[in-house]
Amino acid sequence: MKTRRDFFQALSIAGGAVAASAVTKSALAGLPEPVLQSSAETMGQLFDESDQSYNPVVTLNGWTLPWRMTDGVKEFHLVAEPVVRELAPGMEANLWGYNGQSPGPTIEVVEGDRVRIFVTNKLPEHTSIHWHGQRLPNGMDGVAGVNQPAIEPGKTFVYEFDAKRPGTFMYHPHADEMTQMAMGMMGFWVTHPRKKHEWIEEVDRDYCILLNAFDIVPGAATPKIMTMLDFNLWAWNSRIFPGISPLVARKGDRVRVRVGNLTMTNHPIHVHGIEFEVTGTDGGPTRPESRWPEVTTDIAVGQMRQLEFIADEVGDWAMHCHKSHHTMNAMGHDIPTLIGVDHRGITEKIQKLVPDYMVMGERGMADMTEMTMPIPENTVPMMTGDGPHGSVEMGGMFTILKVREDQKPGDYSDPGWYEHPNGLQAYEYTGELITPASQKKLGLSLMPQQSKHEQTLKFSAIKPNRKKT
Ligand SMILES: [Cu+2]
Repeated sequence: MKTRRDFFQALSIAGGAVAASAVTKSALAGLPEPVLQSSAETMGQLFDESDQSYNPVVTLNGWTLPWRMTDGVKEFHLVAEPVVRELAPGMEANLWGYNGQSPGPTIEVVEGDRVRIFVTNKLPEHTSIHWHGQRLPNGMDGVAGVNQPAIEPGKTFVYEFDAKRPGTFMYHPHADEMTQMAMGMMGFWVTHPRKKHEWIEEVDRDYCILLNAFDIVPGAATPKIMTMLDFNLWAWNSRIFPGISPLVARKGDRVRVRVGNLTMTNHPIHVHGIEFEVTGTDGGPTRPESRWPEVTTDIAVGQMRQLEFIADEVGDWAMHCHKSHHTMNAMGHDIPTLIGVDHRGITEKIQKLVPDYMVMGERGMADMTEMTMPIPENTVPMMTGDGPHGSVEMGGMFTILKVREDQKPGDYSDPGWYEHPNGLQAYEYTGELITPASQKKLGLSLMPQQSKHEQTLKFSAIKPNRKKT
């Protein structure tokens, strides 16, 4: 279990330097010491010892930003800066983010809190922060040029407002957005209700996932910023499978998953094994009579959704974006379809010139897992991940919801793989096989069948610049 103490130890902070009552040199100077994080581990909950009214959130592969209390105001310090983020073991990316990470740390407050955020710009260009979804004074909304001048490199701006409504929010730059969001500048914000809210349930586990995307050429480390739609790395909290932590729950837990989308396309998020309801959107909690059960919900660009369910089925349940290209990594793009193409003889000839040459896709793309071909440095295979029964053949926006009878409350550690009770797992049929009558005829299948008969293919051709013959 991650405690507040573990958290600060994980951050390598001298004891109490950022605790609520701490007074440091920089505090006396007026600016809270920035707290930095370099690990891509899931950092667990950040408890507020003075406020037990809420159960803190957990940001997958992320962390919650500690604050300082100054005259009743919660003070945070965000530092916009270049960072190196491990997207998955074996791949690091040169991104821009906040306080050592992309995405930036989650800001977690309570309805009615007075919040003051210092934003220091250590980027090579100007920036600003927009507090996506918040009710606030117009001058705090962060649109550079409209609500404020941009924050020039080396400058610090101060945003201050009341966290007026409970809900799920995001933050991101509103200055050179195309570049700065393509580089990973974004973060999560959660405002808990001050007291019991009739439309907001108390939950046992509360997860935050920010959907983001990058376009990084295999072998490179810096995203292409001009890409509009054809991204090749689909990430949750700037992590790609198999680098995304599992969501864990104890059987019977009420689980909330807050998802925000700052990619350039929509993502139908699908959870196996349970049905959930969307209990909140960008605009706040939904009315209970407006909810319906789903197993997939589409999250459009700029939207936030809160998925809630009772984790009442034990097991390892896949949870992923249902666009199948979003559950694979960069190597899979720009490859022609070769299913059914006969390469016999070609491979050996090419391998005399290019020893590592492999035919890809002749039988499908499952050969594209890590064991079969060399890949460039700093690249994760297109489809990968070792499960207890073989390769998972996934990438990108994929993780696992692990529900266990004995997962301790507050324990977010990975319980390992689920062991299926006897008789409750799919198994191989070993009886006699029969060939369906329809497959005995020729010509019904796209793929040529193993057959003694030669097939004659008829086609007509149109020659360029000639009339049809
Ligand atoms: Cu998707």
